[in-house]
Amino acid sequence: MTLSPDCSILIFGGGGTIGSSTALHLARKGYRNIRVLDVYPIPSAQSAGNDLNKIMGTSLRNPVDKQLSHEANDMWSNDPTFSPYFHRTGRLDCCGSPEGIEDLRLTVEKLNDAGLGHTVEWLDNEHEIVKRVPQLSLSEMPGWKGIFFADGGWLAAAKAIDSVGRELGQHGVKFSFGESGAFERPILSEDGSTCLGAVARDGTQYRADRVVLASGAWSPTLVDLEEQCCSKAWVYAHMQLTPEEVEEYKGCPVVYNEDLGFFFEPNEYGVIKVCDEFPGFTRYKMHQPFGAPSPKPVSVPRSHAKHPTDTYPDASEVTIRKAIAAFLPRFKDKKLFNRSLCWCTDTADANLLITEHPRWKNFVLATGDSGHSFKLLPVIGKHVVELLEGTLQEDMRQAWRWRPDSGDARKSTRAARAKDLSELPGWNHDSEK
Ligand code: FSA
Repeated sequence: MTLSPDCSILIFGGGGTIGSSTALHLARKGYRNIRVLDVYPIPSAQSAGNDLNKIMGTSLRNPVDKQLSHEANDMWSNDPTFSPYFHRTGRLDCCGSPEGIEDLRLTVEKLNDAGLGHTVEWLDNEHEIVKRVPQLSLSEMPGWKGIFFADGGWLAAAKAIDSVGRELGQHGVKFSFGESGAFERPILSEDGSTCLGAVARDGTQYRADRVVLASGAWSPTLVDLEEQCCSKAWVYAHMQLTPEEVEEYKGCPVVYNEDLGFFFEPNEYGVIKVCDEFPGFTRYKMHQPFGAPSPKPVSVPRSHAKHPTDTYPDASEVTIRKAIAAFLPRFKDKKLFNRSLCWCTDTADANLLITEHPRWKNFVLATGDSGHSFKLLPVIGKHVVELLEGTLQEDMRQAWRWRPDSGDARKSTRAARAKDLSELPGWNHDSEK
């Protein structure tokens, strides 16, 4: 059946990045029977996008990423639902290790090949870096090199999803939050070949023409994705600046170092977020997602929204402190708070998984963010809608196809396989498993 504006469409994970964007593009195209479902209201408190800030930048990894970056950049700049949330502070990528410097050079090469070389500035030593970003400290960056992206910056992530939620309300989109918005299983036709709707955790049955599962890191726990997605946690902590310190750091570019991590300028309350960089943490359990014949090891996220006293592993305190010592040495003794895990889901090749389920017609997956998708908030839903309408361009269809044999999602394209939280003490602050 082709899609018409009256078709009913359920979007699970609709309070997060890919789900809310899908609802937005459907609503903007005139679809009138859309229901957004999530465990928490928009912006869902357990979405990776429910965050102070995310990095804004261009990905040139392949033609699809390049096109998406270009489209997203246009909407972050010009669409009133998004533009207030793009903070163009610029972004500095910098590094001191030989491998990191090599990666910076490759980035410049790619930019040159794409005709974008003129948009960045190569910084050949720590003096040039500090001239660009005076908040950094010369003595902590011996031999570092950098690239300055004047067009980059950061996105006020939760606020941007909230803005999408407000627009969805104006379009008359229906919402189900809480247990009645939590995905339990699809309703399948008698022969099991077609999805006719979904059942929520509280037993509510929703009949629908299409079901979209955009549940981010929770997706592989809900339906069997045959190891295509491996959910992993990354970590962050906050620190509080005084008003005088805020004055000095206001407008500071996002500073990213692939060995150490990154930080953002203070928000309106003087809070700086700091992250380390590492291959993520899994949380393997025996678990049986819908469609799997029996329980199997699945990395199951643990929601910070549901477990607000959880922090992060002791090992993360060491690496976050290390990032602070390099980027913000004067704050190395500042108290940290809001230490948290933030869950994303990696595919083996770091491409999204946006495709109809091969066994259940009309059941569509929109997941596999691979830790780099928040910047696509304004635009990714447009392409999910194209998939629903059967007009998705061929290179996207190929990149985002169902591909269980495409490699090891636990390793993905990262420096190493993710460690498991079971080996890492310090993060779990209550007894509930
Ligand atoms: O520009 C970017 O896509 C940064 S993504 C930020 C991050 O924390 C990664 O550093 C991490 O490795 C993971 O992908 C989650 O997102």
